[in-house]
Amino acid sequence: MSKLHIVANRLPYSIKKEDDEIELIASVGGLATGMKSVYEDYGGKWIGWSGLNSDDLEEKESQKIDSLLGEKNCVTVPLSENEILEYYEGFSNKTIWPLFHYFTQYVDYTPANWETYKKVNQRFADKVLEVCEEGDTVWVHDYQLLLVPEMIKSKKPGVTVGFFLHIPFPSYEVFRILPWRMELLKGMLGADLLGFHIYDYERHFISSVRRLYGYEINFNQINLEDRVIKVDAYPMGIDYDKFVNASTDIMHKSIHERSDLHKELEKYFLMAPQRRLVLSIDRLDYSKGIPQRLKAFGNFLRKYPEFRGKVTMIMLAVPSRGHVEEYQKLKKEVDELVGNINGEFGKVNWVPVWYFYRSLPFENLIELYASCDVALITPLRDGMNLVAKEYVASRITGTGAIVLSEMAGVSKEMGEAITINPINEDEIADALYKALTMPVDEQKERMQLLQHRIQRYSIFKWASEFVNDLNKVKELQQEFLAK
Ligand code: GDG
Repeated sequence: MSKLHIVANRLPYSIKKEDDEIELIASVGGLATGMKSVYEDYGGKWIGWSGLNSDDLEEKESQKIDSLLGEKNCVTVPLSENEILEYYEGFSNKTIWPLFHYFTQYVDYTPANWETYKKVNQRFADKVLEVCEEGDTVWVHDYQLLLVPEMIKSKKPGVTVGFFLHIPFPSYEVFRILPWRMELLKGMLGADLLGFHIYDYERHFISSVRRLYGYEINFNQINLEDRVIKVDAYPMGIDYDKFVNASTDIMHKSIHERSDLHKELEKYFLMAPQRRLVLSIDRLDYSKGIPQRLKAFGNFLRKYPEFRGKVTMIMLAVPSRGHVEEYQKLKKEVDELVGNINGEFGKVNWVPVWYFYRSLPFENLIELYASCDVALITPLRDGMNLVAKEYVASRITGTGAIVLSEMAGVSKEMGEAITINPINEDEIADALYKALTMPVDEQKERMQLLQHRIQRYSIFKWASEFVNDLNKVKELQQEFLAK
């Protein structure tokens, strides 16, 4: 039977290394959850990086890690310190990430980073070629590995290759800025099926292919001389039931069983019954529009003074890419803005912004989703944004409202949210007012529609639909070859 293998920058396990003890910790992230259902069913391997610097590992340790991961059907791609710097922090996170999120002013064009990106992509492809046979299927993920599809296809044309991009694909006018635009597109075009979160990214990609390569394109099919490539939109979903169940469990916990955070949240509401909580959760990333959101919240408190003392914003900013200069600057800016708002509006018994700069355990995340009246999700650009879907799934009472950026891929599926332009701080302030004063019946009506939609297109549906389409493309290729 032909197999299906997954290739992603990271493996679905992280490694805990203490003295001589090495432990694997399974990732609970969305991708790991969705892919688990796919690659295990198809008896394939997951090829990726362990997250460790190979320069720091003794040979015996590397062997032990490889063998533990091997037992989980994972194949490690080792990365040295310099490769982490140039391939991962460099070309992936300082070149592609800002460019694809329209932050052209942050793009770094260091040629050495590009050289290492190519070298590391080749190493990933070589590992894939070692484990897969002609007739197998390979599903490659995300912007760190844009060259891998072609590197596989050129060596083993009988392997069916799928590629999914988790971030936006920018418009041609932005993509063309990149000196290595031709090579990146060529790399992606090694795939037989290319998936994007939404139709806009698909359209941008097709437009770049048409303008830079001049290939013939019929709707979502790119016709090459020897094969065809399909391009389509697959909006990634979540493990909906996991959030419903976790939220239900939390609701049923007795006072003694509740976490400290949960008790604090309840205390906050007890202090004054009309109090409200607004939730903000992201990785601390400039694409997420965190400073703009804070300024908009300050604006809201200025414009609607009746809410002072009654609304608190809980802001969870998860540390991310701290070695990259732009992220360090962002951290400073956010710290200052939180301080300014709390300084300007805070009272002895009321803090306007509760700020957590850390990652919280899953249980706390659910408590936040379940307790907050409004989710304020205002990225400047976001491929999808799963937080919005997780909030919807966790609202088992059926209440709650979402203020959502029109720049997030998820906004295409959430017509019932209050959509805003994330640069427009005044519009966000008014949207927040609307969300906080929305009648309960209207909240429930909107939430019910959202819940049905998000439940239907879960992470499992997303993964199986992509794999089904990959299988269809495989048949199409065979017909094409037989002609
Ligand atoms: C990329 C694209 C696209 C957050 N804080 C904590 C925590 N989280 C979890 C959330 C959610 C995930 O992290 C964040 O997912 P997003 O989709 O919002 O954002 P990115 O990390 O930027 O992901 C994005 C995604 O890929 C999938 O394709 O949607 O557009 O940028 O699942 O729950 N989890 C825990 N503690 C936290 O403090 N446990």
